[in-house]
Amino acid sequence: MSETDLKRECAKKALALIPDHSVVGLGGGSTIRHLIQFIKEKPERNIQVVTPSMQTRQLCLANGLTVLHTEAVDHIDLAFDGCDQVDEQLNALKSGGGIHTLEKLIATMADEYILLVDQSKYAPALTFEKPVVLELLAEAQAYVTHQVKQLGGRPVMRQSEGKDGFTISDNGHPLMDVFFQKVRNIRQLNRELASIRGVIDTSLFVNVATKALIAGENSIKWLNK
Ligand code: ABF
Repeated sequence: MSETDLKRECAKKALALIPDHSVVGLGGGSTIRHLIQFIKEKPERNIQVVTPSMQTRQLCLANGLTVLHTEAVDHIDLAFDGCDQVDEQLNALKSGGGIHTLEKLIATMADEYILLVDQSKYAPALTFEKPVVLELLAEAQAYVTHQVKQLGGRPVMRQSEGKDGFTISDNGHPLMDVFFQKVRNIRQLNRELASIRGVIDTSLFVNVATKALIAGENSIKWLNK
């Protein structure tokens, strides 16, 4: 099966887990886009959405789904999201849209936060080929840069293609991609990064995901805590 087919299979399995008349959290990425299409095909199930992603919000609205305002939601039964890599401890690295701060809020509100991935995203331990993304206060840029280097990271402020100036997150803060050669202790690294004054949140999801659905060539398997 192609990567797209695997993601569709994951999304189909996720749909089956969503109770009728429920509020579901949806993150970002292509697998979530498949899930939105499947939810659209079942309007009678009255599934409402809350999402950290402007792109997901727009796609849901364009497909006639009801999207609730996050600020009015204090609990979610089930939330789904994509990621760039997940390991056997359910640590996940998410580096795409820089919306990890709100993704973690949605995940915290949810009883279950389930990552939907194809087999290429699973590794026994995170390999950090992609950067850890930090959302930070603009005023803290130089300070955070210095502190990140002390931790062995290579910080690169995210620039917008073709535009001058830095990429700004949906929350209006700059984003910093931090590349690491080798990480011995993921929990400790995340704690150290998150505790740097001026860092709003990191795109390392440690102790956040409760399950992962991994679509392989011939089967879909669960990864549980
Ligand atoms: C998003 O999901 C980002 O964290 C990540 O880049 C993206 C990857 O998901 P997919 O493989 O489904 O496109 O939440």
